[in-house]
Amino acid sequence: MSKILITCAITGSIHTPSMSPYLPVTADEITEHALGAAEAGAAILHLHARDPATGQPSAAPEHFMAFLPRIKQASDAVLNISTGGSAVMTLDDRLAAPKRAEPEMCSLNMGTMNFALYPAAERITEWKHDWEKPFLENSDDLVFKNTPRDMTRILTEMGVERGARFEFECYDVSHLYMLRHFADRGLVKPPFFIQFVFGVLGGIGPDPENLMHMKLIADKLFGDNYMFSVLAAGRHQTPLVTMSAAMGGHVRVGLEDSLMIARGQLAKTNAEQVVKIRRIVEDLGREVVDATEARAMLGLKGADRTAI
Ligand code: KMH
Ligand code: ZN
Repeated sequence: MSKILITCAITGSIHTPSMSPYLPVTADEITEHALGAAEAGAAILHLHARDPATGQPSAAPEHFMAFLPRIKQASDAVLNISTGGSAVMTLDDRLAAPKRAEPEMCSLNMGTMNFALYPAAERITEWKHDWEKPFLENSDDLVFKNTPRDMTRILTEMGVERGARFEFECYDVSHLYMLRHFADRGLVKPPFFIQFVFGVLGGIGPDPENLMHMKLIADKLFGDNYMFSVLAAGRHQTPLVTMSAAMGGHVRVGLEDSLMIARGQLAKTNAEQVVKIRRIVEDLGREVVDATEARAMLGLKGADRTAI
């Protein structure tokens, strides 16, 4: 109960440059934000790449490799590469960088779903780049495809063949049952690190009752063989993540999930969010673990066994 993992998700593929001038997009910015977050107490860095010229989410291995070795050289933090990428990317695209980097950890999205970003478009009056408006608006007819075949492929190519372990991203109760299915098939081994995701339009809503229920069902399905962490979108980040810490869960913050540091105030760095949640969880009596302890808790292969 006492030890707590802080994950920081640095940039993601949801927010666009017009939403915040502080969203990191270049390799320099992603490196600087990631190192700041690690310094502030994030044991795990969840990473996506962007095209440095436009800020558009990118699956290109060269965009990832422009920052991954720099972060690894300067920090001991666990590097966790997204296999979700962006819902507009093919699975081949989404897997290209993780297969190249062979990281200790990857995300794995546990179901096909709607991933609706279009309400955010209404709040933007000035667009920095041409791609942003259609990217957000067209999400009203976009499927984030994660079929059992896709998940099997990620588990096999990243887990079985490259020794990565997973951040299982569960956006609904049904996704927990999908994870149980893969555990029953022997494709994944405990301890499972399950990220409960709240507040994505298309996934479960950011209600405290939903967190209670997700934990109840996860307890039933996985017993002592799992750890849960919470991320929540936008203004729901701090309340839901704090609730997780109070319930014995772990926490994820970062500009991927929320651009804010307080009501009406943009976060200038990822580190600010880590500092804030660290203060809260320590006040709750939790002990923030470093990357070495995180590796032991999660059963990771070690930074020296990656291709970064
Ligand atoms: N931004 C989160 C809601 C992934 O990278 O695989 C989802 C996410 C997906 O982190
Ligand atoms: Zn992500």
